[in-house]
Amino acid sequence: MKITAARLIVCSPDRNFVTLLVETDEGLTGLGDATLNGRELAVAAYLEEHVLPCLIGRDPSRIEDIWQYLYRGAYWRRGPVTMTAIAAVDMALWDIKGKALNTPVYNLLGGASRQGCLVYTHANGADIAEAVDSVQKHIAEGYLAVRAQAGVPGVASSYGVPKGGKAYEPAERGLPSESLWSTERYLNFAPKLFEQVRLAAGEDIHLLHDVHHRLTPIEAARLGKSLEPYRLFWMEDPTPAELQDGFALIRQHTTTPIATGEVFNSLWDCKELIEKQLIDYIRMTVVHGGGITHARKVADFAAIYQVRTGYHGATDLSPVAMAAALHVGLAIHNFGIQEHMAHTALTDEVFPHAYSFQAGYMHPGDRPGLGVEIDEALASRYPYQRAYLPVARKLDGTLTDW
Ligand code: CS2
Ligand code: MG
Repeated sequence: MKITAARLIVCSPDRNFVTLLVETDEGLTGLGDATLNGRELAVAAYLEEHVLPCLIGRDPSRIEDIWQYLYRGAYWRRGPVTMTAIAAVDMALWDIKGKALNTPVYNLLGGASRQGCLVYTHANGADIAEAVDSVQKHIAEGYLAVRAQAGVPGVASSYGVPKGGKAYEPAERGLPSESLWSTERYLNFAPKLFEQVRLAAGEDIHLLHDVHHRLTPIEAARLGKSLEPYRLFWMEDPTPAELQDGFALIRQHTTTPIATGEVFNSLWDCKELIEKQLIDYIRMTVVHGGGITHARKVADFAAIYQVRTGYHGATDLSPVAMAAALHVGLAIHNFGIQEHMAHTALTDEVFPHAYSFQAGYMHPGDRPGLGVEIDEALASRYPYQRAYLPVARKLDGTLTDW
């Protein structure tokens, strides 16, 4: 089999997505997600100008060789743009391989290790009462794990809280908006939120919380300690992770489990975190971390240290990436949990897919390959629109981590 064409479909059905379509001389096609929120066209140009011309004529079954060709062969390694581009190609090749062998991708990764992937969804509210209602609503929908975020009193536009009753979607069309942040107010507020949420959710529901990289290690240690009575499944991104050693300080003080890695793009971003057992869940996902091929290697490395996966699954990951994450999650032994922030009905219509949710778990479905298609005619009605994630400032105007 030979690759005969490879092209991008850039569309915005409620939000931007960059999708790679690889075609072969045997009529089989593969899809890959190449969406990097707020920097979409950088990946599109990297693929279009530098990667896709090198794919034509190659044998799509040689996934590992093509991965190494794009990683080592570029000389310039790692980084979100490069690794998202490689991921898109890698996903499309696994999709083709599954179709060629008439089997779902999870079967190529060793077969199912479980009946379904436990998922968590997002609950949020402008205040504690609204957040508690939202948690209860998601439990009623069948979720067994829920992430809770609420507006912090005295902090306008807190992370994770939607504006004007809409579903939470951080990327906004136009130029970046600015939000405010106060660590002091947040640290005083978070235990009050989880006291109420745990009370309402009962003992058995898994509760999660995203700190979104906003604390120093010692502040994160205080947060983890103050949340211990509410038995979180994890606190996510407690501190920016460039300084991997910083997590040792958090670990000395708290037993609240830690998840990090949604902004990572290779094993080298989390090698120490995993080796030194400084985290419990690795969130680097298939689309930003070099595809299924690299995700599998990272998961196997993490397994040695009893670190489990908890892949990023926000709406900026397209249904193609969601499917890829579910295939990996179903197959590996050290799967932990998968984030599921449901796409809009329009996004789902543009990307018809085989994966499904039932009673707290998701399954990638049994269609050959990844089990996702794209309706190109519908996608073409929603052209790309520039959008950005917000930036954050402290109350005195200092720029901080959003
Ligand atoms: C988040 C995301 O889902 C998460 O855990 O941290 O909302 C994140 O902010 C976006 O995916 C950024 O693109
Ligand atoms: Mg997060």
